Amino acid sequence: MRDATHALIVIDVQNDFCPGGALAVPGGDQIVPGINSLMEKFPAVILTQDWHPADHSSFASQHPGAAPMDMTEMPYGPQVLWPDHCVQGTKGAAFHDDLNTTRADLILRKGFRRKIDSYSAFFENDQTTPTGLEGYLRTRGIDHLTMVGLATDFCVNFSAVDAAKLGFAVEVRGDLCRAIDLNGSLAAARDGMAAAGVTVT
Ligand code: VGL
Ligand code: ZN
Repeated sequence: MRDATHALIVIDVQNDFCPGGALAVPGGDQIVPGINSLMEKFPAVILTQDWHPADHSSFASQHPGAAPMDMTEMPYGPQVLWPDHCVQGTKGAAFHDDLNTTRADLILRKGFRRKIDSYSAFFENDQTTPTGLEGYLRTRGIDHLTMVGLATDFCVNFSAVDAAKLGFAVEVRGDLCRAIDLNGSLAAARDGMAAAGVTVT
């Protein structure tokens, strides 16, 4: 067991990101048993859950003429347009059936504001609206984070880089993540995490 300054952050292990889901990440379900085992080594376990309203602005369906994986400009910058996914209250937004959710101390939902996407568990995509996770961790005295989950190049990447910028020591377990890999996004994410001081193992 790690000491009380360590937390495991499990990012978005939800049905829509697993094979058969609306935004399936190849092999997304393969990481579930390893994540469940790793939970036993951490005194704190936090799960994040992508949780969008049905008319979320990151959905291509909300932009006439757009197709999933197109890019658009939002007031806060460039944004990938996704297939409809992780709609609040749907089976797709639920955690993978085999994920040990019982062990979670906190389930943090993100992406619930229609006009802003939120890849990171710390800040929405405007990079200023906080989710509150930083305060939760700091008030528990946690300053070491291990991150696993989906997808390596989006929500894991943004969460890990933000955490490192906030001063947390961050390790990403690459073997317990899977990537979307859109136009070189995985290589860019690996470079960005390394540059931010994240340890990717
Ligand atoms: C994610 C795209 C859109 C993720 C969430 O969990 O990586 N990616 N929403
Ligand atoms: Zn999303």
